Amino acid sequence: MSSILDNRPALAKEVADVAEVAGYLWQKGWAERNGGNITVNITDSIDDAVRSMPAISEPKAIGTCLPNLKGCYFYCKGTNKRMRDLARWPMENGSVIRILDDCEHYEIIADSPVAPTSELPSHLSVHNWLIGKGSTYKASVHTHPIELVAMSHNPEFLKKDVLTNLLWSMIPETKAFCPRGLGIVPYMLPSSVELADATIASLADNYDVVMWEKHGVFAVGENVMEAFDMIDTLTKSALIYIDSCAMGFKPEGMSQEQMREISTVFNLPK
Ligand code: 2HA
Ligand code: ZN
Repeated sequence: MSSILDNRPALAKEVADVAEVAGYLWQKGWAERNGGNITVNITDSIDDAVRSMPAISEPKAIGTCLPNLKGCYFYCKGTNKRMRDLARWPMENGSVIRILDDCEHYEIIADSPVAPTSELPSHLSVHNWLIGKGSTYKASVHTHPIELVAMSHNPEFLKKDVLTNLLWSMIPETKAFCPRGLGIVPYMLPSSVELADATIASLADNYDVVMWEKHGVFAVGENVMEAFDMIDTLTKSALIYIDSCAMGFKPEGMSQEQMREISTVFNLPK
């Protein structure tokens, strides 16, 4: 069977990167069953032949109007599809969609009519917001990292930047590679418009990764690898904290002075 990826190396690389990350999410135990979703704005890799490809689905309502997405293309994980399957067969467990000119509907164009993720409204709202603020970020990743979700069950950790500072202080890399920290979004119904709006509000508060309380995290980045790396780095810190507690002591953490030094040397935003 022919694929939209045939003879399109840039597009094939984008999708291969999503598949690689999907495999990591499964291996890490962050993607039980159909848990998590990934969307990537692939508009820059789209040529005229793709632009004239016919739809293979009816136009479907996004549920909201997203004016900055007019004519954009996305690779989206499929709803009810498993990350572990997507890792091996990305075009059977995800699809390419086109946003229609009314900015309220999309259609699937390739390879087969796999319906996109249940979190599509929140993912697309975030992409619309990113474009609106002139961001070059193209990827968003939602997953269920065990240790970070566990930490979100402690109300103390949900106060603004308590977890950011604790995770930054476990190992210098965390502040260097996740320099905006971890935003917190209180528990809300999965897939809801309220959750999408609260996620954007937290990203707008200058975070690249936000915690959905008692559910998971949502990360944005230049590409899918970068979004994954930030979640992975924060999780590494969470594991160091938890291992210390398991050994019977609260980890001391790097000092505020040591963390300021990291910011100066790495020229970090916070
Ligand atoms: O797609 O993780 O939050 C499955 C989910 C929804
Ligand atoms: Zn989820």
